[in-house]
This record gives sequence, C-alpha cells and structure tokens, in this order.
Amino acid sequence: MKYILIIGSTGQIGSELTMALRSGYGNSNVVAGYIKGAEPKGELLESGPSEEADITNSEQIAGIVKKYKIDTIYNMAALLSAVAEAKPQLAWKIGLGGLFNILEIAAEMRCAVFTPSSIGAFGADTPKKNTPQDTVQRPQTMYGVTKVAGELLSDYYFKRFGVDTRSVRYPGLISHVTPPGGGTTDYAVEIFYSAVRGEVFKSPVSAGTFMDMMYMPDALCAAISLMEADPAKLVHRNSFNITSMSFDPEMLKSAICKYVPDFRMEYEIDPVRQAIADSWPDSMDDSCARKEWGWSPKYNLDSMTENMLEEIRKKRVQR
Ligand code: AKB
Repeated sequence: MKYILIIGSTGQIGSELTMALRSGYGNSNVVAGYIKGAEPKGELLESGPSEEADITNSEQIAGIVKKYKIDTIYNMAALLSAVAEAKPQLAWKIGLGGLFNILEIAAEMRCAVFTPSSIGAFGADTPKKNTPQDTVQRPQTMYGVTKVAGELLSDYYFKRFGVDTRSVRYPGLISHVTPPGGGTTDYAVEIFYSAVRGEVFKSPVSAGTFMDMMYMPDALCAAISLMEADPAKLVHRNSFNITSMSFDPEMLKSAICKYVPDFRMEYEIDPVRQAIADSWPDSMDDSCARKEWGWSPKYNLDSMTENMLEEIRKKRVQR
C-alpha cells in the first residue's frame, strides 16, 4: 500500500481515515476523493492532494487511479441505513453500482480495495447475541441488501479476478470530528453533544435496544491493519465482524452521568430507526478478526465516553 485513493474522504469515516493514512504513508501519497458539494476543507484540503471522485463515474475514478498510480482504494462512499430507507434507488446506485465500478477498475489496474460492510448486513433471522462470523444474512433494509451483496461481490472479484478485496462489518461509529448522517446508531454521537450543552436528550431508540458500537480511533485502526495484514493468514475477507462494546441507551446514559451527573434523557422513538435497530445484532462475535489479523480494540464504553466528553467540551459547543 503506497499510493492510496479514498472515495468519500469528507464523510464521517473518510475525513479521519484520510488524515490517519496521510500520517502513516505520507501526505502526497494519499488522495482525498470527494463529490461536488462535499469538498474537503481546512487540514484535509491543505495536507495533501484531492480530486473530485464520484463513485458513479467510472471514467473519473479510473483517471485518478492512472494519474496517481493508485494501488489501494478505500471505498467509503455509502448512504447510511435510515437515509438508504428513504432513498433506496440512490442507495443501490452508490452502494452496489459504485462498488461494481471500483472493482472493475481494481481488476484492470491491480488495486487492493477496502469497502466497509456493517452490522446492517444482518437481519432479523440472524442470531442476535454473539452473532457468529458466518451465519444467516437476510436483511430487509436497502442498506443491508447493498452490504450483503457488496460482501458477495467483493469475494467474487477476489476469487474470480484476484482483486485483493478486504472488509470489516462496522458497528455504530462514535466520533467527535465529523458527524454521521442518517444512520440508526447516530444517537450514540448526538447524545454527547446534548450532554455537553446541558440539554435533555431525546433517544430515538428504546431502552433495551442493544447494538455494537466502536470509537473512531479503533475503527480507523481496523481498516488500516486489515489492509496491512498478511494475506496468507486471512481465511475470511468480505467481511469480518468487529466490535468494541455493546450498549443500549440506558447504559450509555449511565456512562455519561459518571462525568455529567445531572444529564437527563427521555425517549422519542423514531419507528424507522427502531425497526432497523431491532433487526440488527445485539452483540457480535469478532474472534475471527482477532485470530486472522490481530484485531483488538483499545476503547471501551467508559474510556470512549470520557474522551468524547473531553473533546466535545474543547469545541465549546453552544446551546
Ligand atoms: C448506521 O447506523 O447506518 C451505520 C451502521 C451501523 O452501519 N452507523
């Protein structure tokens, strides 16, 4: 991995992943791909090259791969679960049509490809607790359909054309840098801003709704370490279960109350997000990732909560 293109570099994961890759591989070797209307700004723009890279435009992406002699593509373009339910056609176009474009380019130009999957690749028929690596995957959301199909398509390109495709099933990602947009797990980010502002937080999912979650530094580390892993040790490729913690809104509230004792939460259930969350695992078994490429998260609920509050306080967020 020497010359890297990130598709979706200004998104929730992409913005931090681009900076992490630049610090590891050199600023000029990591191209920040963006779409019109979501141009990079500040450090992301100034620290290295950036190019318009619309995943639905094969020629544009192929041109960038040629120009920078790209050998690794991080494909971070996607609509998150709740938005994908509102715009299923666009979710398919970006999630599956876009992935197909990337895999075709990768096969022709010999690039490795990382494409995140998600806990959304599971469905209501999947075992909910300690969800195995290899199990039933029958999601009933467009997000989930694109994620399962994306896993299969990536494995197909590996087996058929030798494209070095790798992927993790991300849980809900929590970060204080770039906000998520339209996910089911977004509440676990928004709650911290409410706590720092001294507001009452309205949880869109009910008490007892458990989902896997992860702090962004661990999520970045997962993507980079998997792409650097010895291929001979990979039994799986697309995609690995990974998790750091599993909690419901009450557990997260209690963790916050340790640092913000008067924090209050109420419930205002969003039926779309609740239905999606109910179909996802409560907690995944990530032992294959641990065994095959040494996955091991650093943050747990308490250390993540402490760091999130500290970082958001530094931003001096206003009511
Ligand atoms: C979402 O909630 O849609 C994402 C995910 C878990 O894939 N954060």
